[in-house]
Amino acid sequence: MKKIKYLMVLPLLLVLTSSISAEAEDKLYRASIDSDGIQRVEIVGGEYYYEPDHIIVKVNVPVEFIIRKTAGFTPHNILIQAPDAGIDISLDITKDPTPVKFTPSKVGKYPMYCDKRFLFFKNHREKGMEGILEVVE
Ligand SMILES: [Cu+2]
Repeated sequence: MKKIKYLMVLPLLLVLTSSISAEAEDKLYRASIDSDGIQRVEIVGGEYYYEPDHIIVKVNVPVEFIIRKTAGFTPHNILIQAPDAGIDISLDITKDPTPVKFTPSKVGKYPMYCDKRFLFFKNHREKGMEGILEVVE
């Protein structure tokens, strides 16, 4: 009977460990405040990822994202929609680095993602092109 219980727990353990290792693969970036008082973060979007994909910024301090995409013809965008927190980004990204300014006003974790898709295929978010903007004290 004990052995059966163990067998039931095993798949759960496997799921837990695989989600922990996925977490460890986050490309974390903690923004620092430049001498002009702005937190600048360079972001690159490609197939199908953002680099970095976990960005930590301070609340109530202006942020400037400088966003570009990798070479290639696949269109990408970036969406972070949390207007209550002063964040409302919706931008088609190009190879030219484009600045996006905002000041996050509320601590929290906000999803960022690309919702482009080709015909009826999965959208890029479903293919892994997503990340987290984390606003901290
Ligand atoms: Cu995309």
